[in-house]
Amino acid sequence: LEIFFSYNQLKHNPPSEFFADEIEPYLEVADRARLVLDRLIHDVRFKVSQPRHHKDWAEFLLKIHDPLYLAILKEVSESARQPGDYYADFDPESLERNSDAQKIFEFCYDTLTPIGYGTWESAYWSALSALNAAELLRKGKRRVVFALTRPPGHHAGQFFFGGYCYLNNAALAAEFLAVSGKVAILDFDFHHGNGTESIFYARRRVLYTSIHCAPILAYPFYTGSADARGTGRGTGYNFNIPLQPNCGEKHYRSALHNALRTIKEFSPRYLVVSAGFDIFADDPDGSFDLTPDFSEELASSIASLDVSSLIVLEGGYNLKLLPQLVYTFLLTMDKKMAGNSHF
Ligand code: SP5
Ligand code: ZN
Repeated sequence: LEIFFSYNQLKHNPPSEFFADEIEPYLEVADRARLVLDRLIHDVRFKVSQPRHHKDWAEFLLKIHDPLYLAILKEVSESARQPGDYYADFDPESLERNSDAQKIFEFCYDTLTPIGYGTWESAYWSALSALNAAELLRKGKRRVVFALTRPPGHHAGQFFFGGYCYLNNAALAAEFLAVSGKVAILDFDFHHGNGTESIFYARRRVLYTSIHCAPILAYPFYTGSADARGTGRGTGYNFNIPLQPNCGEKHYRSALHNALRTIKEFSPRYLVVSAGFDIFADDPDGSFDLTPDFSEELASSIASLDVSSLIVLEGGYNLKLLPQLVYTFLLTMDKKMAGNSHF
């Protein structure tokens, strides 16, 4: 199974985030990617590829994100010269050091998502990992590809960022794949993918389905309700399944089957999975009650769709559990897809 990942993705490493009146250590750490990679490369069934950059990719970002947003993100990020140097709107001192940095926060809707040393580079290479993986999938020689996307992406929209996300990796990949046929996105992160939803809300070629913790009770708090079904030509092509904060396997399974049934009816050429492993018990940023074993069932159910799939990483913050959850999920997907008829 091919994995796309660049070491440039490790550079971004803010010290802290601000939530409910407290400054806390940043959860979306570079070690997430390091530990996952470590778990995967010790198995000969995985092969790590470096994403390649070419100028078409840089332009491709503009299909999803506003040019001014991209330019300011790059500029402010690159104005930070050393590791540990981050700007955040909850940290007035950081903005005194560089008053120009303030302008990026007009695009930010929370206090979780600092900008600084390595932010642009890491976000850019994370997006390229997703795009290179999508390219390989579109060539048709693979049925499953994994993009080890860190920083994650599903909270980033055309004009906004937040929730540890800067560039929407899954949306970029879906946009790329949609050139060849209909694309379904299955977002199983604990948090609703407000960025991805907003990007495809008025479009019918890309179906967005999400299973997440009910928005009145969980971040991002303002999107994710079941009534949000899309708009204009996209009406009926957005499907949210909000769940209770302490949801266990029984309820999760029935939500999953609903989402998969909707995807099947849509009959996509490709599936993009926004894989957030913060749905498992003991995640510091989630509260569902799913055992680690459920990672296998989840993958197996998704693979039963028998649609060529790109897996992109979103959340998952328990560093002790994350590597094994990802490993089990990917191996199960790969085995099951190989067992399906075509190959
Ligand atoms: C991609 C993704 O999963 N983003 C999630 C961002 C939401 N984080 C909410 C932050 C909640 C505060 N942190 C809780 C830590 C408890 N010590
Ligand atoms: Zn999440």
